[in-house]
Amino acid sequence: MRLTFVTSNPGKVEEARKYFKPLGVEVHQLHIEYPEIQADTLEEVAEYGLEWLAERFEGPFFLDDSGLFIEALNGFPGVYSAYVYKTLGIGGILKLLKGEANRRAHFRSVVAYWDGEVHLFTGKVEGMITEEPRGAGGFGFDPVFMPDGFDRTFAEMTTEEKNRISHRGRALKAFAEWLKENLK
Ligand code: ITT
Repeated sequence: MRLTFVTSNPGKVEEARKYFKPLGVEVHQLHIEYPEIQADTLEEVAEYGLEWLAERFEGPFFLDDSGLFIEALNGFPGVYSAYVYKTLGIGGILKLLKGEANRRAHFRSVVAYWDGEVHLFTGKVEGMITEEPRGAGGFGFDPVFMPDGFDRTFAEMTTEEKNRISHRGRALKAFAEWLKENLK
């Protein structure tokens, strides 16, 4: 089986490929930038993007909308994570948290699949924002995110390790289970 992943982010593609390979599913990247609306939830952003794409491209395909939610910043950057990563970057986030004792944060991912209808799959991982960036793997905010139960950041893990516990890995697991049930 072959799945089309609509994304501009090669890090996401790498994770999806590694996740699906042992299941015998090939992941093909369709690099299209779709509009990301300002909304309160990742689900709304994902669903709007999926419907926008469905009007223009032949399905099935899926996309992933993710965000980093920092407790001390009332959930910021959340749905604005892509914009904040491009503008403030990791350094800007660390600056906002300077002197802050509460470093709790979580990542959420919404995987949205279009096969004529919208199907949403979600995943979440709790953790904390480190004082300094660590590690060279992964992408985005990975060097400053340390999942609960580990003393390494996502950027210090292999893709397989990250996939086992990450927001995206969990959303992809729910997606894979759904595919198994529904594509018999
Ligand atoms: P798309 O084309 O798939 O939309 P994107 O990078 O713009 O790619 P998002 O809209 O989902 O992706 O933005 C989420 C931002 O949060 C993105 O810029 C990343 O820097 C960051 N992010 C998402 N998932 C992450 C992960 O697993 N680890 C670290 N940072 C992540």
